[in-house]
Amino acid sequence: MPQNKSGFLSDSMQELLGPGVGQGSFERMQELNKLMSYYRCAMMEVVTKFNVLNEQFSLQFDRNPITGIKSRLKTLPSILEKLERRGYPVTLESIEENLNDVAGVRVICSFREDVRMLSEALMQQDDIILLERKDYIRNPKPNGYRSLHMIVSVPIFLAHEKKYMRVEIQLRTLAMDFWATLEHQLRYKKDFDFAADMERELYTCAHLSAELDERMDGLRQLMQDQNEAGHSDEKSIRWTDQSHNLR
Ligand code: 0O2
Repeated sequence: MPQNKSGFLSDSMQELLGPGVGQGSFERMQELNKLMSYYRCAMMEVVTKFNVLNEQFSLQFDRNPITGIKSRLKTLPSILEKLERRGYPVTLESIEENLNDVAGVRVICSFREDVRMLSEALMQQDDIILLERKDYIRNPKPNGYRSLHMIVSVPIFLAHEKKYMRVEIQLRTLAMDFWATLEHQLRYKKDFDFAADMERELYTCAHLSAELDERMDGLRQLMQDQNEAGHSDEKSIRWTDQSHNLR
């Protein structure tokens, strides 16, 4: 629970739970725990959906399109900080109404083609509602950041009700993740200012990672083509053999 250094609840936490430690704030605390557990369930639903897709695609293509899935729930201090920064009311209703990224799932793919394939396959599922899509792969951010972001609404099935919860999904390749992870580490280093030449260097690295993705995609395509040609050779060999037997 966010507390200031003297051990008291922070102002925003008091706003959310009400002052003091009375019955009212205890009930709101329980409501908050319930809300966070709904987000956790929604996150698990999305992770399961991607695991199922990975299983299916790995049978189909004989390789795993997903190399890793990470999920996280936003911490309470960071939820409160975002509500305040954006000028939203600090209430439980406001969290659900105004924040899209309380539950986040990041899917790391082998190739760019896998990002496209997985996002399309997910969107074909009839229980998922797409609320927002930002394609930073087609249109990278000015600093070079690339990823496909989607905000979806996913149903969770509780004992007596079905409830839709929002989840932020980020799909990216290994190369995009490598860049984003290191950029995040460097950017959030305390007491350090990013000089313009360092921004440029990071942008160059982003460009290199995009080129790496492109070349790896080329290799993947080449192998797929050869594989398919191999299969059609096999078919024609079988056909020749059979026709030979017929004669
Ligand atoms: P964390 O801890 O990763 O969640 P919003 O989502 O409403 O806050 P915005 O700007 O519309 O605001 O979101 P956007 O552009 O979809 O990006 C949100 C998340 O994408 C960030 O979450 C990062 O995870 C990631 N991201 C976006 N831009 C960058 C970037 O330049 N570098 C890196 N490394 N990651 C980026 P949070 O909330 O920052 O943090």
